[in-house]
Amino acid sequence: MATSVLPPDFEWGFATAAYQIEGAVNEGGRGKCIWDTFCHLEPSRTKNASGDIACDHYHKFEEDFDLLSKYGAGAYRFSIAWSRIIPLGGRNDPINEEGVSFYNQLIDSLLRRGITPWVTLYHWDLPQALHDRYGGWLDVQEIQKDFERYARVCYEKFGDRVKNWITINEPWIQAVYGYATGGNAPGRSSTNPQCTEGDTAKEPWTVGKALIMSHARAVMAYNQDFRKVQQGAIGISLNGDYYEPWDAMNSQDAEAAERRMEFHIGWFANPIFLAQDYPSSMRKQLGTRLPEFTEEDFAILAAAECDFYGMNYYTSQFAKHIDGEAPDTDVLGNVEELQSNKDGVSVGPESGVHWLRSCPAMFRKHLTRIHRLYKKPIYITENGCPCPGEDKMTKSESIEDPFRLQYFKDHLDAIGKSRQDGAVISGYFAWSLMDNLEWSDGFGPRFGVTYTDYETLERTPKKSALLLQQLIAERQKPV
Ligand code: LGS
Repeated sequence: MATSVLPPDFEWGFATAAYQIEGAVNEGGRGKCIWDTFCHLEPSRTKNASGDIACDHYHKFEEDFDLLSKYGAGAYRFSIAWSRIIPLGGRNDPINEEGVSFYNQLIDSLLRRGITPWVTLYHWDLPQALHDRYGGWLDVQEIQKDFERYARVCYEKFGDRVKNWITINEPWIQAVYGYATGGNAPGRSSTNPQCTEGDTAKEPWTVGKALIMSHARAVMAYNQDFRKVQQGAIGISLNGDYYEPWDAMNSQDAEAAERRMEFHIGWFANPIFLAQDYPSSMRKQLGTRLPEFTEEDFAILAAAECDFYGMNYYTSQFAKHIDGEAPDTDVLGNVEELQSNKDGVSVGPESGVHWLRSCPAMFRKHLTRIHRLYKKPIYITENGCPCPGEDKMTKSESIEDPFRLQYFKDHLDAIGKSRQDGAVISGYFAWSLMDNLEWSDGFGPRFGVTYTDYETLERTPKKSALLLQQLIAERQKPV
């Protein structure tokens, strides 16, 4: 029987996140989030940029959804700003109906266009009030109760129409960039000279547990009280990044590559998808700095079975073993990361940001590994890149984006091959619908399939936006 590399019901579309596009930070009763504070405290840390206006999506969402229709998208992934729904964040704090009504409008507008909403509950914008009240993600017990209540409010208000939920986006980045390197909000670190607060040896691991348990509480609530009536699906989006040994013949490097992925992915995926403890390599290196799961925690993890594995994938690297004991501030598993291997072979061509090289062959291996370990249907919830030099281009140069188009093609081919290897991959979201605030990198890197003019806020489709539909359709034809 002739088969296609992608199934006919393959879900595909574009992704965004609230703080990166919405703007209107002081409108509609929204409370402050940790990124508002981070961007304004020391503006040079975000290249003098902030989400105050961003793409002004708050006022322009109809126009943005016209683009989605024009691009033929079947689905759209966006995040809800917690502090628009509950400005002070906590379980006893009031709900802001204006915020609820804003997201109702988004959801209804998508559905009118036949576009399926995929909603992320948390994309790094913690209500500032919770950070001030008890340290936010640093208080494992308090935050999970507040996150559960916020999730419940979202299911109650939107779950009649939203059938696809992502609890948390990339907990690794929240824990490590927020509390180890200090490069993201709330900017805590004891190794970064720009930070005056933080304990890199401990905080990322505490925050990691808080994120895992908050996710689990939100899924358990869905499973127990909403699933039957709402009949939706729920999962989490974890960081991608695959590692191969720097020296393929060296068993220590092979172990380093595996360990690096355990510190990056297994840290979250083992408790979340297997209801198991952290990988043993983490316990070995971190000892008592890595918090334990109690019996009660394991019961919650077991009751929090999710439906899919959300994978954000951008790039891969080589891992080189480091001799000797890791310093207390190490978060990578005592591994050196390199973009070329021992023989000088690069992981792939460089995009518009130094850390991102296109390496679809390693993506294929990554998909196959994740399928083998966690056995859930995989949705690629982010994948994309800026083109080389795009940050310096004019609009007319930027909208010709052959590098991005090739990147999409190659990564869709890798998905097809990994499906043939046996992995179940059910959807793909390109990052991002439009150029937007790239967090601490400001407005420099342009990941969008739509060019955003930050002066006029005019949007202009890039070529890859218009061709993605075709790329998917070609792979859905029986061969
Ligand atoms: O815009 C973000 C994209 C772009 O690149 C999105 O909000 C995130 O969910 C996601 O993290 N995104 C992303 N990730 C790659 C992070 C790798 C950083 C490596 C830096 C090495 C120096």
